[in-house]
Amino acid sequence: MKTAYISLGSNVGDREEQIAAAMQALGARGVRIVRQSSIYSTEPVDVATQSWFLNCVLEVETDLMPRQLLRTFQEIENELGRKHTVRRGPRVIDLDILLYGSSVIRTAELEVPHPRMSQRRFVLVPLAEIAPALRHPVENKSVEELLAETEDRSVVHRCKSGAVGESGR
Ligand code: PH2
Ligand code: MG
Ligand code: MG
Repeated sequence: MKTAYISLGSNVGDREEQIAAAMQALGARGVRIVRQSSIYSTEPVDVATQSWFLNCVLEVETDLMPRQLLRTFQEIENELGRKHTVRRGPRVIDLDILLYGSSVIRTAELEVPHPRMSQRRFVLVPLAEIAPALRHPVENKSVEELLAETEDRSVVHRCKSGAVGESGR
């Protein structure tokens, strides 16, 4: 069993429902959810002219190897109706591996730790909620330190349970 941290995001359709459906699908495929952050309403980064996201982070345990985990994520994304159109643009659901144990993987198809996680408050804020002392195996800093040092200034609001408005706009 390995511990991994994964990021979920959605900015099209019923975002909360799709995140819930993705979590169910993970459980059904041998990815056990150990901890789950709150859901956050987040300002879009990279492609700024798209709707706000809901994002959260999960700590999971799994026997799947990183590439199998990636395949599983792609299956779930397809099942939930994701269409690959604009790179880093709008999506029904996006599942990304942030960290997989302390593994460092740099291949064309998969990069772990996620190459942009330290520049994304929508990842670091929920990750700091569930694992502040977790260390990044390449940067050798804790999540808390990465969050304190990131240059990203995008807005990330914790949603009250169930209430998923976009009060930051
Ligand atoms: N995902 C992206 C690009 N931009 N912005 C936010 N707020 N949340 C995301 O999940 C996100 C994004 C590409 O994966
Ligand atoms: Mg992503
Ligand atoms: Mg992705």
